[in-house]
Amino acid sequence: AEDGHQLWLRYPPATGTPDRAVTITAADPLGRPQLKLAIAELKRGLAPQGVQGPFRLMTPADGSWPARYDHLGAEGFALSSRKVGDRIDTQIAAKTDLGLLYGVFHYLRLAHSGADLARLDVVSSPRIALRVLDHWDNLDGTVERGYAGASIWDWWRLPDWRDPIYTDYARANASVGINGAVLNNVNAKADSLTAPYIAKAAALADVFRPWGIKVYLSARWSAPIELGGLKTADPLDPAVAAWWRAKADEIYRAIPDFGGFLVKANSEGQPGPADYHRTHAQGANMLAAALKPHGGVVMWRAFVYAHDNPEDRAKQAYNDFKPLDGQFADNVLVQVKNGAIDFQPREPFHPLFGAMPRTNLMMEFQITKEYLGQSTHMTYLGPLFSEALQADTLAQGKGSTVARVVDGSLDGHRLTGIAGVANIGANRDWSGSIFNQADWYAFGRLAWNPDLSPESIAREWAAQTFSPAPKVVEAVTAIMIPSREVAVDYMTPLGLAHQMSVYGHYGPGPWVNTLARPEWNPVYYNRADAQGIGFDRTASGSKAIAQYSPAIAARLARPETTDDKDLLWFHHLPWTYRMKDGATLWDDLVRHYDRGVSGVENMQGQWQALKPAIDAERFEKTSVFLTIQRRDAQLWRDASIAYWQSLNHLPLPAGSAPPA
Ligand code: GCW
Repeated sequence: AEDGHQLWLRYPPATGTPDRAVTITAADPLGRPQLKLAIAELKRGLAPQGVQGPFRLMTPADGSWPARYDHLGAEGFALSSRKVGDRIDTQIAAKTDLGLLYGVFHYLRLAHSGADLARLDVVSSPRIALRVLDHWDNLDGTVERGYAGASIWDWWRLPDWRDPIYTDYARANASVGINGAVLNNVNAKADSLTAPYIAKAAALADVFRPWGIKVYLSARWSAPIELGGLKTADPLDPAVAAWWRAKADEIYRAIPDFGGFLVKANSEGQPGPADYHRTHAQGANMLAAALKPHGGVVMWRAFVYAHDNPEDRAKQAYNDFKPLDGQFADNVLVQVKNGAIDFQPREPFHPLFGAMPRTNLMMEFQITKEYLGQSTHMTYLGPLFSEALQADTLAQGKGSTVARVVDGSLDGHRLTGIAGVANIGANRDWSGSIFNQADWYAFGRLAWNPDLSPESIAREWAAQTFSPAPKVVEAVTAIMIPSREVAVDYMTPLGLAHQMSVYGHYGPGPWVNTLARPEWNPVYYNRADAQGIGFDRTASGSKAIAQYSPAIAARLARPETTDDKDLLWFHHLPWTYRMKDGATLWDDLVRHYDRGVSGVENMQGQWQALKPAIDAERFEKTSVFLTIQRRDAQLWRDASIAYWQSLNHLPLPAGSAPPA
């Protein structure tokens, strides 16, 4: 079938040579389920390639292990090949069978994106230990901020019925190195910790295990009250700690390799240790102690801001967490969103990165595009993820990138992690659109190696998803790469943020000021009036810039030394402010909106040119979605400009397109 359900693992139809021509040798595949999967996958993916020759899979147990591979970690692999006459000898070596499976997937990635298979020499190990998808899936089958249909977890028929989609899911994740899944929403219901749901989670864990994927659960802080009948959830109360210990023991009896808990506490109305005047560290450590004997971890989210705190929302997580540096147990990771507000089309990197050297800090990205056009807009997230990872915190001088905080190398941490809020649902195409699949793919690849370029990831995804023909790959990549910047232009240019309609975060709403909590209203962020626009976070405003290292703060103190892309995030400026090129801020802002609209028009034209190369179903779906995106981009532009004009009464700059 030409539909999207096969994701990037399409393995086009066989072209002739039967897979019999390949001899796969590996010692003792019996009793090694991961090795069996690796061999099956290799056969499945090789047949269409018509590759011939011996193929050797080896681990140290198989003898003749080369010492030069001793440094490979538990998940790494070495892939090599050479030409012997007209035959190709290929070898994948790994310390474990999981490493072999990852090596096989990498080989197939190369094979299906047009690489020269006769001269391979790849040694690769993941830079980050925990590479996790966070599902915001509710137990009733809905998905918070999900745009790809219902949850794929069929809680009703679990644990008995293990739908084959669970295997497809695990295989797709393994193919890009994802090794963990948090099954339920961080806005958690205590029910997920009851015996029936533990049994359901255990069934999923059984399906995932051979693919190297561990199961985690979001834990509701008040579960000891709701399920245990206790009067309190105070982390320092011995009965509370005992309840969690017993709960952890119960889970590990069902799921011996259970990963641990993800917790959203004291955030957006969720209960937490602060309800008992305890710190996040006290809360996290109590849970960590319950998991510790079993080898589990706590992923404790830093996404906190309080309704009764008048402080700039962008500052609150840092204010709460920075003083706790060094107080978290060694099996706790503090999970920090890439930016300080909330998964905006663009945010400066979160100031906690680099500020908590004695804490395991993990990254949280949002793969589901809550604020980036959801399922219909094409806004490839590779560049967004990469921009955040490559941002330099300057915490220990130049080169102290967020990636090096997250991979542990900057501060010497072993327990490292990265999470992506999944964009997966029961839709035929898994992710709500064909191109949203690329965001899932890119997350996995960057979790394995945060220094990969988003261009190269787009290229390998396009080759596997559509065709390895260079023309197709180049054309698809050319549409994807600028697409995120195009969305920034028509939605929130020049550092604006959170201008989405408050009802669903899809369309524009810069004028909205009706929600009870001020920090949920777009006007809170744009601060626009007759004179100017932007959020002053310098010394004359909220002083948020002081949360960055001094060299960065010095740069952000003045608009002239602030990147245009972050300008209105940090500064409130008059509409007549002169930009670096001499244009006024107003004229420049309008030009960005215009550029956003024409950017989508370009994407439409480029996609139409691909028609002969793409199957009808995927071509048509993407065409229609681009039409929707074009219409929405215009709406974003017109509505935003009209609102700003209602305040500043300025004319459109010469050449700006009037509303269609
Ligand atoms: O992005 C916002 C969303 C909420 C979400 C919250 C969070 C799960 O609008 O839907 O809740 O952040 O990350 O906790």
